[in-house]
Amino acid sequence: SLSDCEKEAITSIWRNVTEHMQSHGAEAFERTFQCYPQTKTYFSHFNLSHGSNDIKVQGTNVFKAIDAAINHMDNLEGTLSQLSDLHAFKLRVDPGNFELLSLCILVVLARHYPELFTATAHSGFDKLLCSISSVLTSKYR
Ligand code: ZNH
Repeated sequence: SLSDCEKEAITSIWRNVTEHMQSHGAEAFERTFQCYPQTKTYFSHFNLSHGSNDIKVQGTNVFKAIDAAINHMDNLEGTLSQLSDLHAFKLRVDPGNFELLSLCILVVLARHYPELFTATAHSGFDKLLCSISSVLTSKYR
């Protein structure tokens, strides 16, 4: 689980991210689609061209969910319970894709906050995104 130092490093980066949820979220998805084109199959109904509104909305939604998770780090299951149902029963996203998106989110954070993205921040976000992913895929069967 997260150490106090990791929690602090996460919140000091996230304070800045909250002002850029749409652009950072869209960048994370654009990187995911470009690096791992197989992830595009879940978004066949989307306009996936650079800067599309669909990608901005999706990026914002995902970053808002991460924001909620960061504000309730001690109760991820409860906080993400509805989203967990959605991903498990309706979207049925293969769990491997969560790792790919998480990697791209780490790249976005490292790129925009190079000074704040210490090894402690890196390990903190890695653990956090891993926990979020495991909650979102916990109801699969
Ligand atoms: Zn997801 C959706 C979150 C991952 C796919 N998502 C979604 C939403 C949210 C989310 C919030 C919205 C919902 C509503 O509307 O209600 N996700 C999330 C998170 C994560 C994720 C937090 C991690 C971290 N997803 C993911 C992945 C994938 C996905 C990895 C694949 C690849 N999602 C998805 C889809 C959708 C979603 C497909 C739907 C879209 C539309 O709109 O249609």
